[in-house]
Amino acid sequence: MIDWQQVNAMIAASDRIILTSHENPDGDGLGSEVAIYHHLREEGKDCRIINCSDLPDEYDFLNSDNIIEMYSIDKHDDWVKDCDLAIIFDVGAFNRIRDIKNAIDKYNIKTLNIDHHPHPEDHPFTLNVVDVQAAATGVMVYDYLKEYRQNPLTKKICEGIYTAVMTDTGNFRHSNTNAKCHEIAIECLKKGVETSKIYQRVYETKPQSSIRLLARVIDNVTFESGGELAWFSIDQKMLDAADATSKDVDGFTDFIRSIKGVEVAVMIFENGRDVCRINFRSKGKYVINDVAIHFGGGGHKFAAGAVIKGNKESIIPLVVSKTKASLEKQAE
Ligand SMILES: [Mn+2]
Repeated sequence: MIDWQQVNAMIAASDRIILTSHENPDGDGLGSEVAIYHHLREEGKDCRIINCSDLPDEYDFLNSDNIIEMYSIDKHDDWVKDCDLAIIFDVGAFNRIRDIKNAIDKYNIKTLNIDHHPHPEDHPFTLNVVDVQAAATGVMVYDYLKEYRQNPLTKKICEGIYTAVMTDTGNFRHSNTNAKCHEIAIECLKKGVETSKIYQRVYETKPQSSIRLLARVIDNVTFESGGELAWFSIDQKMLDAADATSKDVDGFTDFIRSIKGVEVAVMIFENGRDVCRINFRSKGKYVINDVAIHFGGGGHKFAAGAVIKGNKESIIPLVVSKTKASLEKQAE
């Protein structure tokens, strides 16, 4: 159980607060920011949501009030320099807020990390609040608001929280889904959140380029370890052939994991010159973040990732053999 008292004291003592999340933000980071934003504004705080990446199209429903901004020194430093506090959501690793970390360091802004990714003890945050049991950072935001917010949750706050929980549980399908996720969903429904609309906005707006790319991926899946491991790779040539971009690969690893008999899916994505992004997804029989950590990455037990230097020809054998070895060891 998290003691939210310290968090509340830190927020109460701050007047100007920047809210941020990791690069290429997802529904959890964005929904958490939006929920806290509406709460803090009601409390009279001078707060802004400023991220280091642009808002993905599928989340623009969270931005009907134009509250989500993308960081630029020219546009923001005048305001940022007098911030008392930066609240960082769902970050995984501090450097994933990119340039905003430089601003935080430069202006000596206190940091409050709210996250469900594991963070080592020697973390750099002023206050580190981590609950690895939480299905989403949005669940932690919910816990805080339930304990310290005077008024009932508003529809806008609930839209943020619902988006966070829905996306981090893969729409209440993944193994992290628990009773609490559904209890939160009930409360959000009662507050008027249009859950089917949010589902459609997030999951049923795939560009055609993404589907063209997926067709090529499906053609090239390799099954190993008796079919329990399925891996695939993507490179620039495949992107070009599908007229796709790196954003179009979102969700591919989850999709390949959905194949019967597959326990672990791995994507090796040669994203630029000599850099591969690796995604690991497990159905729950095998832990896969140890492999991600081995390659300098991290994440949750059943959903993890890493970025490795090298081209895909050199990376594939390393990643595949390490994953196979890990599966074998766990099967013993
Ligand atoms: Mn998350």
